[in-house]
Amino acid sequence: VNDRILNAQLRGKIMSADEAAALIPSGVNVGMSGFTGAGYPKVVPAALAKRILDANLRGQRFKISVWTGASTAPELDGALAMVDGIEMRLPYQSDPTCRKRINAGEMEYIDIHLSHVAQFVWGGFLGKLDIAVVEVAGVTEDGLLIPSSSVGNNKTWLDQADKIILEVNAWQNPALEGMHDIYYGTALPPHRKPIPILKAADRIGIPYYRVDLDKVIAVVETNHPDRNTPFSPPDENSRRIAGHILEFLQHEVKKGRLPENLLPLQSGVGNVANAVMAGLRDGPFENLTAYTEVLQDGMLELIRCGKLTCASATSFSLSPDALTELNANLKDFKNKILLRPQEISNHPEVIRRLGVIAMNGLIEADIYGNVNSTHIMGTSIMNGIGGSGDFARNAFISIFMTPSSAKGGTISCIVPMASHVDHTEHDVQVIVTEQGLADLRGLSPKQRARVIIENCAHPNFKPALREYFERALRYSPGKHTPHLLDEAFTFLPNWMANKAAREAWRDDSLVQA
Ligand code: 0RQ
Repeated sequence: VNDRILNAQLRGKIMSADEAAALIPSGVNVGMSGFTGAGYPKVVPAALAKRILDANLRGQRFKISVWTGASTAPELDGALAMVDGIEMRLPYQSDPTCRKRINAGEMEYIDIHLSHVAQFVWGGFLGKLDIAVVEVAGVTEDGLLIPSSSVGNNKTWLDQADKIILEVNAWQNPALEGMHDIYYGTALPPHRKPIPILKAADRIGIPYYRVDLDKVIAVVETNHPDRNTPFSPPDENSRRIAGHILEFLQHEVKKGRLPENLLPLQSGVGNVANAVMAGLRDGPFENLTAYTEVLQDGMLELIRCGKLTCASATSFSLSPDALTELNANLKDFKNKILLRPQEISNHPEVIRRLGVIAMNGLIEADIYGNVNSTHIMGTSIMNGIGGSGDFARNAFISIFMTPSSAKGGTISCIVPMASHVDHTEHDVQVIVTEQGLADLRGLSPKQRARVIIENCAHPNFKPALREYFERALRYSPGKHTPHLLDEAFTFLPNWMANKAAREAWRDDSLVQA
């Protein structure tokens, strides 16, 4: 692997994962690379988990706090959560063991907007960052670091940490060099300057991370693939949701409210998001652009077929097949894709300026348009807000999408009052389910409720929602956002009383470990 580590000083610090993990003591804050299964350290976290397990067996408590870009992989979150080695986790996770521990009250979790993480650290709000563990694709002769398949918060970790452990992964494609745009112009107020991005593809930084070589305490060589999970092909519901969104976008173009090539697209990950991308591939729009957080299979396909001319993101989130395709043709994709730090990919200023069309998933939406993206039954975390808030509030059009019901049709995703709110009624402009689309722009709360119930709710739940709304109109003390507070959550106990729903809950262990 040594041709990946061209700097002599760093070559002198090469050691094994176990030796590197031995340099991480209990009680420290560790900033790790990694964003949706891409670019996370592959071996040091597992070696650390082993060390933690050994300490626990000797009756010693050993925990660290783990800060990342976003979700990682079983080798990081899974391995450390399994041995109960995480005191505090932020800012986004989707690991089943982490989730269980958080919901069982065994692990603290801070769910913050992804664009906020770096400035929280610069500002010292989260405490001192002791150690950074960052995967890179290589080191240049003069000690610049070649980023790997995600950028996330790495620039900040490298700048802020007292000590740095690097994993140099020979599996990462050497052609990644040059694809990144690392911006060093950020500052804390009152010294901030405009972020000079005027188009999605604008480059404003350099393709490398700078690092103080004296802070590097270990360099570990690896040769491990990113672990990303395959997407299931779009199901009927996803195809219908995608169809409604495409029809809406065409309508907006016809009305002259969107240009013919739309505006830069942001799309979350998952089945529905992928179906929308597949729909765009077969749809009428050309010369599309993307200013997004993760680049998923559907977007790669849009680039391949020439419909998407450029994509700015902070990470790849690809299935194994798409990853193989990307790596085989990286040279062709390279001039159309750039990866930025997440404080820039998700920057409110840039998202507002470019006029992004944001498309994200939800867990439940209420009849007034408040959206819950993160909590089950108002108390258990699913994943986290991720970048959805960064995009939703600042987008030109903010779309939220979901099947109208969950858990085999036993739970309505449209409810009287959301049991937790991530995106308020003020940030949600369009809600789409397989039933239809509710365009909430320009509507008052009562008007929104009618449109959401009629267009989006599942027919099995529509009568109950209508009835709730009509009675709320009559008996609510305030008639602006009518609610019956003693009844607003009775949908939940009803689901819980429903045997099928109860069993579905128990199965997925979201309620309690
Ligand atoms: O669980 O598969 O066990 O049945 O939640 O739901 O419908 O498969 O949708 O994968 O798009 O996830 C909001 C969680 C949606 C995701 C959320 C259950 C459902 C299923 C997943 P099962 P679906 P998705 C940029 C944008 C926040 C971060 C974000 C998310 C599981 O989109 O994490 O947007 N968003 N980032 O059954 C009980 C309900 C439910 C429910 C769904 N009402 N009650 N369970 N489920 N609705 C990307 C990044 O930030 C990285």
